[in-house]
Amino acid sequence: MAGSMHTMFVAAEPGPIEVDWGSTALLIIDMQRDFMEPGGFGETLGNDVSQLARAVAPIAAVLKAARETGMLVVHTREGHLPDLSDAPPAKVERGAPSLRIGDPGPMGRILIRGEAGHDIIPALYPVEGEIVIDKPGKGAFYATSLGADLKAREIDTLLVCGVTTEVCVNTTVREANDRGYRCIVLADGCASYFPEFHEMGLKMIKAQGGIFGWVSDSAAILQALQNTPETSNKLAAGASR
Ligand code: C5J
Repeated sequence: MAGSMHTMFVAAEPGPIEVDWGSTALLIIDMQRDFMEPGGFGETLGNDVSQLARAVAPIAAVLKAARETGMLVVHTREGHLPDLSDAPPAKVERGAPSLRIGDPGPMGRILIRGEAGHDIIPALYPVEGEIVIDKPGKGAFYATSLGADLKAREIDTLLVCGVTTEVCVNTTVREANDRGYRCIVLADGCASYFPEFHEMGLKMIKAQGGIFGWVSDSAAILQALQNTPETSNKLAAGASR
């Protein structure tokens, strides 16, 4: 496979990984206003939502390159049906948040599909042709069409980014790993309300020879795309537009 038009080694930990861009998708986890902005689900749980902003620019850079090269892009959104029929009471009733899932908040009902807070932030908004997966859980494979969507497109490698590192990113990577996908997590394209959980969440993925996957970053992905003959032409064409 080495040296073909579509493949390139990506610098990563615990070691470089050879990627065939034709069977790779960019998976962006839960970059929703409910997690990123004041007044949403994340803040009702007592979190400092400004901690997540650092992931936006690296994701935007990789998303732009993915669009220019024609890579499959998948966005996920955590949230529930308006009647809460897909929200386990154990999730809704947990803890002592300032507002519970389904309560009215400044961006609409907290973590409810169709509300303003549930939507993806404008900087990373999906465009036509990209897949948007609505998920009731932390993992993107649980109770969704993601597995079937990836299988139909013969995807075997996922570039994973989004929020939060130790919750929905980690859960999804573990689900994907068990299903046979190779996950490359973008360290600077993920964030947590707790910087120490971000660090440990990444360490857990790449430890033990990459027990759940690989950890790389946006610069390494962009460089590998640039160095792949097939994709570099498309990137150059995108840059000159
Ligand atoms: C959380 C998520 N943190 N998207 N969800 O509840 O990580």
